Amino acid sequence: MPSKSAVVTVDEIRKHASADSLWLVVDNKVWDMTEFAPEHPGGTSILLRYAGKDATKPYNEIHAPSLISETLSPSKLKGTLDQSSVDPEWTKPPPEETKQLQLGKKPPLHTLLNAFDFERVGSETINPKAWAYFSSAATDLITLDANRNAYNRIWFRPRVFRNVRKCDTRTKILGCESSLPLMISPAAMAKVVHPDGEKVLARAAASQGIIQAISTNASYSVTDIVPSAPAGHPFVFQLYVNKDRAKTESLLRIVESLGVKAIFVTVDAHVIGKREADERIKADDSLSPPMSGTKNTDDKKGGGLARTTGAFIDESFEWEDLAWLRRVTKLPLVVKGIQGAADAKMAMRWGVDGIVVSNHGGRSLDTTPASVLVLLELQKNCPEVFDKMEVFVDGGIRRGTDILKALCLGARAVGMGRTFLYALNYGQEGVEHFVDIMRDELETSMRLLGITDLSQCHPGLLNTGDVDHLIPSLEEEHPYAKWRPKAVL
Ligand code: 173
Repeated sequence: MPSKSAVVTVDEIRKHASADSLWLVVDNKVWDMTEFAPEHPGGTSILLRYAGKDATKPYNEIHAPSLISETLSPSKLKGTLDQSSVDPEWTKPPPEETKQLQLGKKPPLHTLLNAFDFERVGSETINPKAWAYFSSAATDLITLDANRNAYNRIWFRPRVFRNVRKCDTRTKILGCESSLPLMISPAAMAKVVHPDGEKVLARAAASQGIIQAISTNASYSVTDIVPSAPAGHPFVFQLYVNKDRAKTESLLRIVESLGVKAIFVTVDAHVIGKREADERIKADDSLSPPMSGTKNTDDKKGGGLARTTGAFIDESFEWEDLAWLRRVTKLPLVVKGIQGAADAKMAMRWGVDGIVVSNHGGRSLDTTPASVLVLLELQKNCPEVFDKMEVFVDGGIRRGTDILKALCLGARAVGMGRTFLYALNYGQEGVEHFVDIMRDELETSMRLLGITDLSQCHPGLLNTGDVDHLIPSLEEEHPYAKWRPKAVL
């Protein structure tokens, strides 16, 4: 064994290039860092990168020369580098850490602390076509960004000196218990992120006590997804109405027979938005859409997954068709995709059970308003809708503070879509970890705001002054509008 007076050869040093035995050379001294590595304030991975090598340059860029000998006990000094043993191969710096993580090489789950971390890892490790499909949004991404940014322009008005030892995040969504005011928004094709796709989301939702909205375009059939969770766990079903209405009717029979609790009929993506990042990448065979009855055509417009698979959606579906939908299902109906007060009032008049204020995550019509601003529009123009229907909101939510703001503006619960897909990249454990993060962020925010129960949320806990001037006052229909409802309600 080399001792501190020993001269240590490169061949010996090379043998200690792992976490089990980790030696580094700094200023010609050979140090055993094995025990110290887990405590290194800059992390273990940088030490591992230089394990068995000369780390003088990166060490000196950051640390004072004396630090190492002050920090490590003298017993960790293995000796002095034998200069005569140095070979060109050994002096080569370790390969540059590539910006792009290798596909499939994900950092440990516990190192991910927030929704943005899941997004970043997703961007580096999810199959590029799948990433393009999920992350993309319509044209110039104005609404995508606005959804997010609007939350940052709304401020809290915290109350202090309150007993916030206990905090309860539970709520009821359409009569179903939910441990959080957070739903998994419906998304197509989850299988392109994880082989078990929506089935994994279902298991995680059940173990976390939250509700998953299953998409008409899910990669697995609803008959496979629902039984993935323990019997009785509530689900809702997102419906795209088929041009062939008989197909929708039989689908609804199946959905009802599975005990699904509500139908979220989507009205903002009957025509698929122009999502250029998705169009630019051609789907390879491994990613041909998993939904039955669809085929992946790369036409001259590009390879956008939803556009090439969404041709079945009925663009002629209109308000009056809600009467048909009411006839063919007795389940509670929620209209998903409301983008203004006038349509929120229409939905209320049609007597639906709820609405989702949504612009499809910025994926449909670009430059539609940020969804949280639409909540504000509803508060200003038709606050009665919050009493008559359950109002949900999605788009741009990344933080517990965002959830809390949406709830203060009257939302019963929020939906998150993309981040759940990015969490699915880590399987069930990833999704559960992500829900834990959101729960923790929400609880912390509630307590710091001075509330302990979601029923204590109200608009007075917010200052919306930065955005109030953006909110329109609406008459029912603009006098110039040619469209009039066929049926007067
Ligand atoms: O947002 C979407 O991608 C979407 O809703 C959709 C629509 C049709 C087919 C697949 C996905």
